This record gives sequence, C-alpha cells and structure tokens, in this order.
Amino acid sequence: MKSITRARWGVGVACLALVLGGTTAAQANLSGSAFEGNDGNLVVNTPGNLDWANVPGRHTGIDRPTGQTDNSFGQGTKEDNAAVTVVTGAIPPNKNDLTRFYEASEQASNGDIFLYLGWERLVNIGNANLDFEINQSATTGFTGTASGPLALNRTAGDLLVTYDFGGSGTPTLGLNFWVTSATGSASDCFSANALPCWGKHVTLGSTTAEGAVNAATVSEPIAGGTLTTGLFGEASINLTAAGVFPAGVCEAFGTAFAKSRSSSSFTAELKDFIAPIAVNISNCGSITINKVTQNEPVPGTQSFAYTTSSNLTPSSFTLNNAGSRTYTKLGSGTYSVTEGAQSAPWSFVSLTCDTASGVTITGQQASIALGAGQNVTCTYTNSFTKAQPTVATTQDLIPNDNFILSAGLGTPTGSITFNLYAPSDSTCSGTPAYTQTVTVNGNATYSTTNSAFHATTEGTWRWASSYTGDAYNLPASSACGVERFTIANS
Ligand SMILES: [Ca+2]
Ligand SMILES: [Ca+2]
Ligand SMILES: [Ca+2]
Repeated sequence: MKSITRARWGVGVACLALVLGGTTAAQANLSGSAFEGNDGNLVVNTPGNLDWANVPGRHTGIDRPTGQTDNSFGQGTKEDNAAVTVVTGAIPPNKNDLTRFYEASEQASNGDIFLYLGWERLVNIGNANLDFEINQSATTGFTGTASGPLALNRTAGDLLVTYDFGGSGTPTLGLNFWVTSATGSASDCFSANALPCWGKHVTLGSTTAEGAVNAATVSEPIAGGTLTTGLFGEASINLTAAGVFPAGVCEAFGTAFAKSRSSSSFTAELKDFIAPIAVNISNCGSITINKVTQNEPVPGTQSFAYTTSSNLTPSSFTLNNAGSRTYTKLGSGTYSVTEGAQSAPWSFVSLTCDTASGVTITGQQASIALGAGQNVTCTYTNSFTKAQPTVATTQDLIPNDNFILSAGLGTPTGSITFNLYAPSDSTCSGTPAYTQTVTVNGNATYSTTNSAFHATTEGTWRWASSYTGDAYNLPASSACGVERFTIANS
C-alpha cells in the first residue's frame, strides 16, 4: 500500500514540476539544507555552507580505469532487470563513461533527511543520463571486479534517483521506488508489466530537489585537478519531502551505486556503472545510555542488564562503571531500558534522559516511545560505599650462616657442611631443613649462599656446622644451636 500512495503523490509532483522547473533560483540551497547542490561545483562559495569539499559523511565511489578493464552492464541490461550481466571493455565513445560518484546524507534540524549526489565523467558527450540506485541491502559479489551474471539484491522501497541532463540548462531529477508483489501490483510499474519493477516515476520539483552540471571548468578538491565543462553533476534531494521516509517509519539504506543510461528514456540500455559503496541514509533514531559512577575511580566492572520490549540490539551488554552504549537504527516504537538490580555496596542514584518527549521514567526504568529520527540519551548515575579491607600478614626469612676457619695448619682443604634444623628438632639430630656444603681452601670465612629456602615456622631454628678436616687438620664442629634465631608471630 505504501508504494501506491507514493505513486499517486508522484503524479501531483510531476505536474508541479512543470510549473516550477524553469523558475528554479540558481545557487539557492534547498530549504533546511546548507548544501550547495545546484551551483555545479564542489567547493564552498558562501561561508557557512557545505559542498563536496567539506560535507560530513561523504562517500566516494571510484570506477575502474577507463579502457579494457572497465566493467559495465552488458547484453541489453535495463533498469527493471534485477538479473544483470557485467562485461568488461571500453565504454563506447557515444556513451557516458563514469569515473566517480559522491554521496552524503544528513538529517536537518527540522528532521528532514537530505541526500546529496555527485557524478563525474571522463568525456563530455553532451547529454548525461544516469541513475543512482540506493538499496537497503548490499548485493553479494557486486564489487568493482565483478563480472558475468549478477542478481541485484533489491528490496521493496529501494530507490532509483534518475538524473537527466540535456547538455545544457538544468538537469531533471526523478525518483522511483522498487515495487514487489508484497507492496504493489503490476499496474504500479512505471515501465515493466510484471513485478518486481520500478514503480511510477516521480519527477522531483524544485522545492524537493535541485541539481546542476558544471558550465565552466571547476576545481576538483577531492581527487585533485580540475574538471572542464560538463564533466561534473550534482544534486541535492529532500528525501523526506520526496516521500521516502513516511512519518513514524524507520528506514535505512546502506548501499548505493551509479550507472549510465544510453539515453533519456527510462528503458534505454544501461552501460557504465561504478560499483556499490556503503552509505548510511536513514531516518532511524537511537538510544544512548551513559553510565556514571560517582566518586570514581573504581577498579573492576559492574554488569547491567537492559531489558527491552522491542528490537533493541544487543539485548544486553556490560558497561564499565562509567561507560556508554548507543543503540542505533531503531524503528519507532516503545523501548524499555532498565538498570539491573544493584547489590551492596552499589546503589542507584538517578536516571535522567535528555528529552522528555516520549520518555517516561519509573524508578530505574526508562520507557522510551522513540519516534523515527529521534535520538535520546539517558544517563544512569549510581554510587557506592567504600569498603573496609581486612588485613592478615605472614613473615618469613631467608637464613644464611658463616663459618670462620682459623688456625688450621698449612692451607686447610676439605669441606664445611652447614645444617639448619627446624624448631621441632632442638637437638639437631634429625634431617636438616636446609643444608649446604662448601669447599675449603685455606683459613678463611666460609658462607652459605641460600636464596631459595624460606624459614616460616614459628619457633627457634638452630644451625649446626662442621669441618671435615684433612691430612694436617682434625675435624671441627659448631655445637647445635650456638647460632639460632626465633620466628615469633605474636
Ligand atoms: Ca556544489
Ligand atoms: Ca559550491
Ligand atoms: Ca565501470
């Protein structure tokens, strides 16, 4: 039903265009837009305005180099064909050889969605008849290097912007919607006699759209260089005024491509194309949730579950104590966003949203009746009570010992064994807790080199060390516990 409504509306606009078409005030932007869409150049002429050189969100499609590797539609492909064939080879000299196209879109402060389109061609052959196809979904495999058969992935409501320039004067801009058996009947087709097809053609009037082709050499600030007369065309379209975005309905177009027609006839053969690029033309709103924790910083993360009553995606996520998350491309509808249960020491402080329009806040829940194109930002604030950490300590030490060998005859040899006994062995008679043997070479002080054994058991630890003696010296020992230390934890 939607497409039928659009088709009827289009008839009225077509009549209107006949009246207004010749009276378009040159170089005035569309009402509500700052884009210089009909001055036939790419640079800003009036400070504060936008043009291709500075428009935000500009997307660029670049064709393959002209010549034998350029690809185009072949075998009589026409606009209504969803099944197309891609061939390679030079574009015939009497057909438009596209080189690049530009796209940008924005939502004006009055809520209207504006679409800006630009094209460039290699040679000025006079007429320029081309179309921009703008689809909701991408076609798999439709890339700059595609060749052979291709099935264009068209969805009901997809857009075809027609751009017909007769070689001088103002281009004629038009719009068709893709119609399927789910949204219309064969009588809704503009040219074809079977579904699916492009629906009734709407000629866009001067309050809805404007465009121009360069009538003199202009600079090309994006690609560099200049473009001589007739090599550049642009258009600015108020898609909302053109009926693309019916009130209260969220729609999003994600891909666009440009193609040249052989003549001004809608059913003329398609020739050159520039492969699709990703775009983001949408009237869909968004909900942004900010999470604020008072008295930051706080280590760790806290989880919040957001319950939803409709297609809020994702349905849940984890935020840091301070963080934000934006849900985009939401249709009109009511969304419920709820902070999950707070457990001690966390406590809920407040929930606010930046607009009261359509928003009802109950406790920790925001119920948002989101209108198409409406953006709402909500902020949760919570707080926490500082925790009192508990403390426990343990001590250990790494023991070492010295053995001073003196008064030995000659240069004593042999070895010294150091033994350390745990507190449970007060007579140094069992197995040592730690032992080390060092080689003796003369009268000197010998030391252990322990760095790994830790004494931790509470009580008194005892050393007992002994020298082996040699051919000139008798053995010698230190008595058990002459050297000792005590670990006390209380
Ligand atoms: Ca311009
Ligand atoms: Ca300009
Ligand atoms: Ca091409």
